[in-house]
Amino acid sequence: MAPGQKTSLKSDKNFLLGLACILALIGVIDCATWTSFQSRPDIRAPVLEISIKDDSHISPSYIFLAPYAGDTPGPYIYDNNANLIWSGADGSTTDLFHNLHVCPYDGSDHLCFFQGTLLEGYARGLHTILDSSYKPTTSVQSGDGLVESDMHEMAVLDGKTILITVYQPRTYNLKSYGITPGPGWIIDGVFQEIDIKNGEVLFEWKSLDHVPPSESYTPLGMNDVIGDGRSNDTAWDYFHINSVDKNTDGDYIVSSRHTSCIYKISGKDGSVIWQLGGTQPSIHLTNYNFSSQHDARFREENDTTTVLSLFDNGSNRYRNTSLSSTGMIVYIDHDTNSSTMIKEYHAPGAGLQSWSQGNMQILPNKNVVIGWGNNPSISEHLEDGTPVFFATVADSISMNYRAFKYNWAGKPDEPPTLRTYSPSPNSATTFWVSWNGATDVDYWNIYATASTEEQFIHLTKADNLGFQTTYVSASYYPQAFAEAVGKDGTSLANSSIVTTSSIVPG
Ligand SMILES: *[C@@H]1O[C@H](CO)[C@@H](O)[C@H](O)[C@H]1NC(C)=O
Ligand SMILES: *[C@@H]1O[C@H](CO)[C@@H](O)[C@H](O)[C@H]1NC(C)=O
Ligand SMILES: *[C@@H]1O[C@H](CO)[C@@H](O)[C@H](O)[C@H]1NC(C)=O
Ligand SMILES: *[C@@H]1O[C@H](CO)[C@@H](O)[C@H](O)[C@H]1NC(C)=O
Ligand SMILES: *[C@@H]1O[C@H](CO)[C@@H](O)[C@H](O)[C@H]1NC(C)=O
Ligand SMILES: *[C@@H]1O[C@H](CO)[C@@H](O)[C@H](O)[C@H]1NC(C)=O
Ligand SMILES: CC(=O)N[C@H]1CO[C@H](CO)[C@@H](O)[C@@H]1O
Repeated sequence: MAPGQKTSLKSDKNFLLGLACILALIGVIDCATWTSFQSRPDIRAPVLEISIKDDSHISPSYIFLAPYAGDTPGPYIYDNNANLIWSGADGSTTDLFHNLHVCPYDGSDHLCFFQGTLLEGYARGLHTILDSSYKPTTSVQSGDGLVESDMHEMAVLDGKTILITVYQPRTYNLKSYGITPGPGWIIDGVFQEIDIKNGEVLFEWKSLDHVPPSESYTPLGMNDVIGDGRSNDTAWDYFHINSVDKNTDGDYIVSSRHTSCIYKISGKDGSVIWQLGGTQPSIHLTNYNFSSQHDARFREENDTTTVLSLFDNGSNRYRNTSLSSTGMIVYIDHDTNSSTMIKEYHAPGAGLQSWSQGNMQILPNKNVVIGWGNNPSISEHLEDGTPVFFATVADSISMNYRAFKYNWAGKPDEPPTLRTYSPSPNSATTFWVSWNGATDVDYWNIYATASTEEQFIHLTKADNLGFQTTYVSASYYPQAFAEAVGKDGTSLANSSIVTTSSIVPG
């Protein structure tokens, strides 16, 4: 199965959780699957439940997720304690977001993600790049007159060009598959390397020019997602391109879920140099299998050897090659045309079966991060496979295309937001402050006036605690503002001056 496919409608459990969230909205109880914040009533952050956390071994970086199909889709950054750092979902769009990650653009770290609409297992939309203040720097769209970009790949190379995928329907002779009279419709799996600054397509590869439909493991009409090949809208997704990477020689690797094959593609003429897995392998697999795989990446390469990582889904529910999904590192020996799996990363416990999506990232310290796809979980492992972190989006019907960890320094352009509440003058005042996306706040100074005629006084210094910091004063303060202060004592920003309300915000 492919992204966006759900096996059943919301379960009773999810219905009850949804009800809990409505009650939470009106302040009756806490919502189990998302958290709301008085200082940012527009943000509803999915709850991330941590089940394994070995502080001495996890990397001290942030978690990047874009869950969807649940109640609160959007791009989100969390810290290792599952505190929200940034929400890019402000309720202004019904678009879905995928593949939130840190990308090196124009000499500095940026945020990259796909935003668009989900179709049958693929998507149409736009690739967006934000700077560290969360302002859009630029966006990338497919070129050469093809349909809009798909969600499956967004890889910025050398800070200048980007690899993207396109699911292009086209007519094709499918008479031998029973589509008579024609035309038959099929989806060409396309990738493009694009110059980010001017949108020029520098390289384009189309699966149908090199891989015939006969290599597909997903027969025409197998289900609605695969398509029946009879119309533009139901074109046969025979290939399902789901990752693209480029090596230093200028060649590419493409992962195709529906041919269960990884192809090395010549950067000169697009020809297939070798194929790993699938129906026509040119390389023998000695000690492993994979199918319905995702996220094939070059790790090391020379004339005799290629080292790849991939996420092996192990199945698409119709064809199984493994009882659980794994991240893998495989070694290809080009002298013997054989390939050996040298490392494997399982979900902790009994393992996890992911029937779609998923990814594998290798961190600078060699720890491995796995995103478990339709299981909205992220794990971190030592190089030897030992799990040191495991967390799952509480809204269990959510899915998450890819999950990552990165270092990140967010310096939001927008100011911190403060809300203050007191039921009546002369009673206690509650202060809630947050700064969506800020990573450098050590503590908050809260300033307030005892009456509107008086000067602001420094009321307290409050440690920054998670996304929102709360302070309660026994006294009444009609006006206040908050100052975000960094570790070295630098004043980072002030909120605007707010007037205390007798209505609970949010
Ligand atoms: C097929 O669908 C795509 C995407 O909706 C559209 O851009 C294209 O014009 C359609 N082609 C034909 C021939 O209908
Ligand atoms: C590969 O998968 C096939 C079934 O598709 C199975 O028979 C075979 O034992 C597997 N090989 C390995 C090494 O797992
Ligand atoms: C090629 O790479 C492999 C794996 O990284 C390494 O073991 C081998 O020594 C390398 N060969 C050469 C000629 O550099
Ligand atoms: C694949 O495995 C799953 C879970 O183990 C099972 O439900 C399914 O029937 C299997 N499919 C096939 C084609 O064997
Ligand atoms: C390996 O594959 C290549 C290309 O498919 C072929 O030319 C070569 O003879 C093969 N080598 C061996 C040892 O099978
Ligand atoms: C925030 O307000 C405090 C107190 O008035 C002031 O000292 C500080 O310079 C302000 N910070 C910024 C970044 O403007
Ligand atoms: C794996 C897959 O496609 N989804 C499958 C992942 O693997 C397990 C084990 O084969 C299957 O049960 C899932 O359905």
